[in-house]
Amino acid sequence: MTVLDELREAVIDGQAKLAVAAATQGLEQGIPAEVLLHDGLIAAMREVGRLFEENEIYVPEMLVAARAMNATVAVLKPRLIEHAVQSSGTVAIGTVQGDLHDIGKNLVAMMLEGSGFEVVDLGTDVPPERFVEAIRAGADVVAMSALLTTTMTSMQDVVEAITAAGLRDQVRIIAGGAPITAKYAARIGADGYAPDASKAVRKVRELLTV
Ligand code: B1M
Repeated sequence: MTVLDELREAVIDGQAKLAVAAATQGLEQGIPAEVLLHDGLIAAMREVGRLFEENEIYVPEMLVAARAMNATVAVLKPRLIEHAVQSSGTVAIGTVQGDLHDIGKNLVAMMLEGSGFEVVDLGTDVPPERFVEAIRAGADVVAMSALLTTTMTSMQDVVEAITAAGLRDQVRIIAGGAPITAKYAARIGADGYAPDASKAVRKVRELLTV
């Protein structure tokens, strides 16, 4: 069994200590942090999703797998981020109202921070008004994450609340998360979409330079 197999198995089983040990060993063996993240952690969460869908595991198992993933991301973090120095703008990020999934959102926040953006993390289950307040407090970009088909519709509420507050032309809006597509983001009036955390950084940079 390779270190990557051990890492995936530990996350799927919700064994945080074993997952951290496998990731540490992987780094020691020279496996890039990006590979451990994508082929280890994210692949494991995909499998967790499949097992849940097939009723082989339930919410508590998903939760412990998420904890194991979070503990391991903390170990990889120093190797994943670029360490930029000057601030390139402020991004207010949150998982939209009704949605508690925060792993993807945290990865996006971490990559943005590592690329020199000031990040205001609004957390999960964020109502539209909190995004509006963040713009009033100086955010240049609003970044919305959603993992559920039932909560992705809240993204439109955020865009509408920002427009109703008369702030739409002061801010760039980006949307992402598993059920989101570029087409959906455009339809709700967002300025951009990104499928993953690194592309989110690229998209935010691009939005702030046009
Ligand atoms: Co939930 N869950 N969950 N869950 N969960 C999914 C999303 C699901 C697909 C599982 C499944 O059925 N296969 C399914 C959604 C189905 C749907 O809507 N079509 C589901 C469900 C149904 C539920 C509940 C309703 C279950 C229940 O209670 N019966 C419930 C809802 C709770 C709520 O939010 N109100 C629920 C609860 C939970 C837990 C709390 C137990 C836990 C979350 C813990 C946590 O986040 N702290 C959980 C988990 C872990 C998952 C799965 C297994 C893994 C999600 C994850 O973290 N993936 C997930 C299955 C799956 O995804 N295959 C599932 C890893 C993460 C890195 O990927 O978040 O997609 P992701 O982020 C990616 C990209 O999407 C992107 O970048 C990241 C990669 O770089 N990205 C952005 C994300 N945000 C972005 C923002 C951007 C740009 C890119 O710009 C702003």
